[in-house]
Amino acid sequence: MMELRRSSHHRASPLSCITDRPGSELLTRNKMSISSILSADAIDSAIKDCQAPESFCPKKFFQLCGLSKKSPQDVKKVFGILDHDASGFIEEKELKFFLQRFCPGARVLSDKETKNFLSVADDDSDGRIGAEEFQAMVLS
Ligand SMILES: [Ca+2]
Ligand SMILES: [Ca+2]
Repeated sequence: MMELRRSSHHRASPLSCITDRPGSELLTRNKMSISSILSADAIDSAIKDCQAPESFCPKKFFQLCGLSKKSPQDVKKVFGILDHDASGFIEEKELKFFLQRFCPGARVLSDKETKNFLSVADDDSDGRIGAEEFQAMVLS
């Protein structure tokens, strides 16, 4: 009768594999989605416009999707969605998946497009886009 169960050490919840993932907290916190700010039609036409490889133009995209007409608060919300790891900046790795934040089926940006995007927005040349830089680019 040595069947001593070490129940006190059995604390691992069945959900630990999910909650361990960095960013899962972010997903619950960021319930806001881009489609609640911009119309589906506008997103659609913006994505369609840059479907061809190397045709992405940030300014045109923000105009077509309607973001350039939104309030600074809405633009900030979109920034928060694009800053997927909540670092306070949109880094190159996040920029690459920029279109997919608007539409999961969209393509990724090429390195060239990502670099161009960055050079348009990155006023202080630190290699990433801050909230103010984003706002300035979108609303300019
Ligand atoms: Ca980030
Ligand atoms: Ca910057």
